[in-house]
Amino acid sequence: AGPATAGPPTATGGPTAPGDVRQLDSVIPAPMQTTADTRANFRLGPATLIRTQFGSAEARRVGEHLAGVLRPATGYPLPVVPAASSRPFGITLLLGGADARVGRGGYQLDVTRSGVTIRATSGEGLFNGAQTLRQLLPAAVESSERSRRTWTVPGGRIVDQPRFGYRGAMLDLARHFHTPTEIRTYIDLISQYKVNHLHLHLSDDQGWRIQIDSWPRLTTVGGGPGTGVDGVGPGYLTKAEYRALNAYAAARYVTIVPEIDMPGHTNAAQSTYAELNCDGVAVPPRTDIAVGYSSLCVEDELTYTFVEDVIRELAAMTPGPYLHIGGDEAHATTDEQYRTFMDRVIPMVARYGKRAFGWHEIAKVSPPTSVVPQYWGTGATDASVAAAAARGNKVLMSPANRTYLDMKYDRSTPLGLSWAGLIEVRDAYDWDPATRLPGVGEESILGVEAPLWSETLRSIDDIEFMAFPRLPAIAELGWSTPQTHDWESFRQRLAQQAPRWTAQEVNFYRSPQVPWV
Ligand code: TNX
Repeated sequence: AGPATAGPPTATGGPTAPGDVRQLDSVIPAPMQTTADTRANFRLGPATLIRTQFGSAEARRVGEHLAGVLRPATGYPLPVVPAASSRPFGITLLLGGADARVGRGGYQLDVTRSGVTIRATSGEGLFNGAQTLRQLLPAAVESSERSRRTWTVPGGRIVDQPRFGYRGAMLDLARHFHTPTEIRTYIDLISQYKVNHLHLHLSDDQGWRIQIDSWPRLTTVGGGPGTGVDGVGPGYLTKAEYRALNAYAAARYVTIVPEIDMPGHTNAAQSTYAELNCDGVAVPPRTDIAVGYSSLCVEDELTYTFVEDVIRELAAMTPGPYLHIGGDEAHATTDEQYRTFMDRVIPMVARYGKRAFGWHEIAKVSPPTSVVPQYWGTGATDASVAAAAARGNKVLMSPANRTYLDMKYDRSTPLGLSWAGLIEVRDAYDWDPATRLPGVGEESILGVEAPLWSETLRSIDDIEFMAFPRLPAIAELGWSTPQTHDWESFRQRLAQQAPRWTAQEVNFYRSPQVPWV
């Protein structure tokens, strides 16, 4: 798809038409409060400055990031300079002075004829405001090619605040490896929608994808040639690559959540190291997509040496506060073995300074309240997750029949699986995380995450096709207040994203449920 720098005017005013002005409330995720003032539009020009909070390196970094987004298409120099006064001219990013409702991740954005001012209490809030500003400019601003046209921001005020602190996406590097370049592209795409966590599924039966120095063959063999589904998804992240990805993500206010799945989903490790098997014999490598057959040897001390080595090295290279230990589909392990294993491993995560996440089966061991069960079920109720919430655990919501981006949209979708059902855009959007599970209400929810499993996905084009447009739906559930929740409004706003994705060369699914422009 080529970049869209101009296009025919349409009935709605034509988001790519020359001179078009976007609507202040046509943003995803929906802002908490918008007050339009159509006499107060601001026009970017060749002399526009990006002025950032005097003395704040963080505000300056957000300003540089915004300039990097706006320069290619506008062709304007957009120098980033310290804001010596709060006189509104150009684009100004300020720490402080925002409406009290913005909290930590939120922002206030004011557009008058002389400029745009974003105010927040943190760099994260400024970054989120900058993402809104991007969407308020014509779609062509997302193109890497310059277009000569007017760049107008609609006048008025937005006061915005996130509903949940954790908005997540997950990529499965194990079934097919995805390269650092692909992961960076995904970080760019998700962060536009204020998704602030990227969970990386780094190990599974078909492959091991993160360098661990104390067990070096995990990557060279477990992630080496012939690994991945059908043997065509080899590869792994070196420690240096992983660290660089964390830094890239952090610059976009995205926290990486690394996952090592255990005690099940461990065939790659157990086919690489014979001593990780109870009988001391290495299992054969597997490249099929069956689940639930593998398990680390729960009764063997060496298992805990291995797990501690992995957790120690992974924690040391991870700046974020979380470490995910999997725990799903441990069907080759008895309930008692599962408990024995988790009772040993959960405290290890804390010992290396991290907060443990686990798939929701972990709730069955009544883990400490710091542990976050990630709900991936499809049922109407879950007694052990509700009991964990009652004890004080926060829950991450990823119900598979709503949030799994690897489910097909409809029967004709060429990629994906369908075990949790078909998920059209409306299915992904039209539910409420706080009423999904009895006993797991608003105050028990850490946030919402959209996992993307890679059994059928190889390229970034495949990833984009499954994520767009459902990822923005999940992003809105995580960010926007339930008062703004409205399918009709959402599908109209989603339609307006299409020319942006075209300009960014994103491969997206043209759902028949959306009135694409
Ligand atoms: C279930 S969801 C799994 C994964 C598969 C996925 C495919 C979960 C915690 N486990 O092992 O990749 O389904 O949709």
